[in-house]
Amino acid sequence: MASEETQAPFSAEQFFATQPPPPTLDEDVARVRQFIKRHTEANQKIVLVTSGGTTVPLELNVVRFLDNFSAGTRGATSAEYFLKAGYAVIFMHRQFSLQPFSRHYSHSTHPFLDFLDVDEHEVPARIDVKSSERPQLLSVLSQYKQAHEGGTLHTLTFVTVNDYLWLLRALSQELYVCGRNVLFYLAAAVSDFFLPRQKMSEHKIQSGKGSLHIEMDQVPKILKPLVSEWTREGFIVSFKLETDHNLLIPKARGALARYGHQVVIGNNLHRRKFEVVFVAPAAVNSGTRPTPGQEPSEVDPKDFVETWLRIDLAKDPHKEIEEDIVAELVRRHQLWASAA
Ligand code: 9Z3
Repeated sequence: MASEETQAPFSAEQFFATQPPPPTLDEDVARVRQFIKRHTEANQKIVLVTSGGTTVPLELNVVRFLDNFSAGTRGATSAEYFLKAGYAVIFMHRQFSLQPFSRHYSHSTHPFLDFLDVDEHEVPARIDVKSSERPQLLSVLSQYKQAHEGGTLHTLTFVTVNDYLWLLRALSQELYVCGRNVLFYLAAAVSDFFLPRQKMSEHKIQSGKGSLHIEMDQVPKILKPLVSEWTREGFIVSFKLETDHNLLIPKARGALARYGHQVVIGNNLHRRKFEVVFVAPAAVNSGTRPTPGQEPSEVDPKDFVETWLRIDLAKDPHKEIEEDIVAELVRRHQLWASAA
């Protein structure tokens, strides 16, 4: 597997100069441009939500790939709360991962065939929604219709880490015109390693040679150009996923010091449904971004503020932590937008 010490990471420029864009990029961008135009003219705040995990294909004719863990729950759920808060939402998600509204009827947790009743005494047979399912369906359906009829939700998909990086760059460049009215909510689980196209085998890797050794390159640290070039005024929230609890805060502080954005939300894989930590540089409260470029070894804990957010699922099993995450971000984004 990848040897981190021997391989210099690709810079973002090298990445985009050598890796091909997804074939639908131009059409995707043209549609997003219309959406952004409509909502900026209406002076509406926009959020870009990224959601789901990226893949790293191992072959050009893909049979095998590496995947990053994410069902898309965080992103899809948050998108609904952003819509409720009055945002126009660009939902950029991994194909087939959970989506706002339809997530309530996921085939694995709540398959739609299970909430229908059939009356076979009638001809033709009558299909009804079970009465126990009606209140939730009515509520989800009315929010879904409101988003679709109001044109406040725009959805687009990625599969590979390459698609993700190209799309994120293109969308953030389009969102430049929004100034401080845009929030980036980067909840997608993005691979740290990838196989450049030039190193990929064309056909399915054969098993005849025994064990498989693949050397991967490091994915460029995309937050750097995102923060310092593509969107200078946007409010940027990234997520940090760890399984070692002790790394959560140091890693989040390190990312903020290095890239100079506004918030890192740290979450532990096993506690993510009921506990997250907001880590922010103290300076953001004054409406300015901190100077980026510090290495984690230079980080002074006093320069950061941590706020834990917890919910009690034993008391309220239907509560979704995304409701509180989004409420807090809407508040912080408002401060940021009005500090301009
Ligand atoms: C997250 O940490 C998300 O909260 C989860 C959500 C992926 C845990 P689910 O979709 O899970 O609800 O099942 N996303 C960011 C993960 C990530 O790749 N972060 C990078 C890192 O930790 C930085 S961008 O290094």
